[in-house]
Amino acid sequence: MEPISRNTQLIFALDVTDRNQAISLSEDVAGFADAIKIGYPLVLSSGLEIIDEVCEFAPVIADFKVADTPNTANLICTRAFEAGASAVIVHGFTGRDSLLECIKTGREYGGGIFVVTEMSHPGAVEFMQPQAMALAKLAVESGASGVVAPATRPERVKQIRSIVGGLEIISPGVGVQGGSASDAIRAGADYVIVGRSIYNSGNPKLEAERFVKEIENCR
Ligand code: OMP
Repeated sequence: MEPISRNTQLIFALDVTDRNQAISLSEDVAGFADAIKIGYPLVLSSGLEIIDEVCEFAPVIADFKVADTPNTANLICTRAFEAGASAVIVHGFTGRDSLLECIKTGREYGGGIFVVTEMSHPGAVEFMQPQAMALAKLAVESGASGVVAPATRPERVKQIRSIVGGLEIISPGVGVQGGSASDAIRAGADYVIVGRSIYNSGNPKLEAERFVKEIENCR
């Protein structure tokens, strides 16, 4: 598994459900994205092997938003790392024991664990927002590699940065969800996650390049 290294600061969310389209999009954005994030839509339609296939183009983050008991969380993370993922996204609200188990599994495979703090969609203010800082603190205390924080609310990215210190922040919600890549980076995100604005555009390669330039210009 290839480690994720900070270069373009763009993570491409590959949420399509057709294997051939996924491969062709990965080919298009390879070179512009530091990682490609794959979640349930693609894995459930193309099988877990798609992780290994996409690894040829960029390190893969398995977005399984793991939220289970420690044993089941471990089983899920193990499958993701064995399939070739460089990191797995997990929830922290299930508690310290489940999160620690994911992080232990990550260490065994030399992979990273990103913990969701506050999600980017409007409904996240209902239950997640009140717990976001506690979840960020738990991520630090548990030894996670980073957290997920909302580009749709750059002020929250800034607050979460003040809690997580040197942990990495990956930030979704850019483009279709209304967030701006440069605002998220300026607020303290290490990477922005972009899906539909790239893969639904007429020219995914050009759009990925445009995001990379936008990020470069705000450094
Ligand atoms: P677009 O909205 O198409 O750019 O895709 C965003 C991607 O980030 C999707 O894969 C979402 O599932 C994911 N995501 C969020 O949009 N918001 C979050 O709070 C967390 C995630 C995530 O964990 O990646």
